[in-house]
Amino acid sequence: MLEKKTTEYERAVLIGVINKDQNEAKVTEYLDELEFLTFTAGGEVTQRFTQRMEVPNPKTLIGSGKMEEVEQYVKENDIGSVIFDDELSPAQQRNIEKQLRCKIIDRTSLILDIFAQRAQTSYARTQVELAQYEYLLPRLTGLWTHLERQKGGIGMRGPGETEIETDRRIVRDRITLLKKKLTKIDRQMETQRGNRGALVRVALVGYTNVGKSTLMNVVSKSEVFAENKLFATLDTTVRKVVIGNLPFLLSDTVGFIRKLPTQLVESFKSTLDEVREADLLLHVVDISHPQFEEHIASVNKILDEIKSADKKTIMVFNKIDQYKPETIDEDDLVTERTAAHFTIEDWKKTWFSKIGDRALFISALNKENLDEFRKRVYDEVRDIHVTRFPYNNFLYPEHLDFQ
Ligand SMILES: Nc1nc2c(ncn2[C@@H]2O[C@H](COP(=O)(O)OP(=O)(O)OP(=O)(O)O)[C@@H](O)[C@H]2O)c(=O)[nH]1
Ligand SMILES: [Mg+2]
Repeated sequence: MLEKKTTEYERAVLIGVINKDQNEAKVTEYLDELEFLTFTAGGEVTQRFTQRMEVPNPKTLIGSGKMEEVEQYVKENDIGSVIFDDELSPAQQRNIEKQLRCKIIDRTSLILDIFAQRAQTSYARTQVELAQYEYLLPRLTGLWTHLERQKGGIGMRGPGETEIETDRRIVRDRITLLKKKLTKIDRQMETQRGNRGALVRVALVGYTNVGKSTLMNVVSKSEVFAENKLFATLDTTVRKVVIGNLPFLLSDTVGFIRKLPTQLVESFKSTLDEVREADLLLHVVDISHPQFEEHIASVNKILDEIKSADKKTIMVFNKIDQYKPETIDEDDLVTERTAAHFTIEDWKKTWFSKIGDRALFISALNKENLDEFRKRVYDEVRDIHVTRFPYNNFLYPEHLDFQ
């Protein structure tokens, strides 16, 4: 998966904690994702450390013995960043930094970093900057203690405190300014959305890297940036699409991820409005990913947070070309058959019985089953159209050529 290894990549180690909420297998999955995030941010993971512990160490999250092990490794292997899957408190971050003497990053700050790197437009940059300052503000206290120790405490407390207060004020002022700027842009965007007229609005949603932009491109013949890294898309693209003479708007937006930092959900309000105001959601899923069911749950959680969980939704299971079930030997009577052994046909049965024809199985890359996709979307959009304009005389074609 992480094929590229060049010297420009910063060397990093990952740290995960095994406890009653997350067993070893889960932590491995989480660290796989964290490694992909690290790769997206420009890092190369050279080692993973995990520790089994029921109660996290309040000082350094992991235990002191494990910390020494990591310290040794960091020293000997020219490590630039130590990345934790779990969120660190400001104090933990400070303590760990002091001991390891390299950059200490948690999942939230890693995601924020990728967003910052990826933001193309001034609008996306403003949203990310706001989220970063919101993340930084409670952590400024930590910097102060750090400063105090460096400067030797006595006599420095006054100026130190002033310094941190000044820093805080600067950050708060910046937050206020960014919020104002965003409110202004939000209003402009709202007007823009209002000007789009009464067309039915369809939004692509889903976990990051599932193929939303690829699908957008094949359906609308546009060229939205798609690549095999996380968060390729940050801005929303809206395209007018016509299927069987019926025009509607299709939007492609930022992908979701497990534990998407709340600061980001809040500051990406306007980007997510596109989802909130959509008439129909196309929830795209990468069925070839071993954790796709968890991805669905994470996406549904975020949809719930932005009050869009009850929207009309079609589940679009993508990447069927890449799906490979685990196989069991006929003679193997021990291995239990699990969801990992399901064929695409099994998955179809499961989902059709759950949500009927609101489930679709496609490959956006190989253009498999796209006719069926177009037909389903057409039917849904037409239904919405008919309800909205009961008296219009639009002629819905009986027989469609979806090519
Ligand atoms: N094998 C296979 N790969 C696909 C398919 N659809 C998309 N991909 C690949 O999956 C990767 C991610 O695709 P994108 O379209 O960028 O995914 P996205 O959901 O827009 O991702 P973000 O914008 O990062 O949230 C790219 O490398 C695509 O080429 C598919 O049907 N089959
Ligand atoms: Mg995309």
